[in-house]
Amino acid sequence: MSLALYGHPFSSYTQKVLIALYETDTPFDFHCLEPDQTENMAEWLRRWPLQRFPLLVDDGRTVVESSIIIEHLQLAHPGPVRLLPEDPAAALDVRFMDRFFDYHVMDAMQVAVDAALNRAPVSKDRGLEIAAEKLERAYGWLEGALAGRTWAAGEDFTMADCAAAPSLFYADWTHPIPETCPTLRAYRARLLARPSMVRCVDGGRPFRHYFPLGAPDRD
Ligand SMILES: N[C@@H](CCC(=O)N[C@@H](CS)C(=O)NCC(=O)O)C(=O)O
Repeated sequence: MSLALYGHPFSSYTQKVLIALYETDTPFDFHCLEPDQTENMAEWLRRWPLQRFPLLVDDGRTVVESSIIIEHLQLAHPGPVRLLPEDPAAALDVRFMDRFFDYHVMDAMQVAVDAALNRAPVSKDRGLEIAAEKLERAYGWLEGALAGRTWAAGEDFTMADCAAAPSLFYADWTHPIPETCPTLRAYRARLLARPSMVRCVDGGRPFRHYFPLGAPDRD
């Protein structure tokens, strides 16, 4: 088996896949997409001209989209730890929560990041305002949905938690989870204490100056 992951240690979607690889103890080579790593950059762009990462190469085959990569790992390299339950209805719940974190947390946070990077047709302040509105709605819904659960979809750590960890990590930097959401705050703290996420946070630490809104002095 030869697995190569192209991505960046500070990238939320790269971290989502890294968490899955660490949780399942799957060996892989990491190819960092820093601009000065020209070979890695060229190979990534050759394989995926849409210019998004992470990208997995499995024995020569290109796999993209973080959720698809995690699903692929489960199918092609199953191990004792499952990130998608065997039961189809339970797996659907996991996929729904995974979509929720990507669309309603990661995308919401990205509005502010894109505005700060001048990649959106709104000012930095307006970007932050829009992100805050969207995140407030997402936080409020999650506060109810997570009640009584240890992890996003129940008692087992799944693909949904792989998505939740980096999205809530950066979303809270963008618009802090309010004290009126104690369940969500506790869930984020649980995610940040998980060894797979600790490795990701530490891996991204040297790149915190990349965060265009200014990384807070915590976490
Ligand atoms: N839906 C994609 C999103 C991937 C994505 O947006 N990745 C970011 C890094 S976290 C990226 O490629 N950014 C490059 C850019 O925006 O130019 C996935 O789940 O993999």
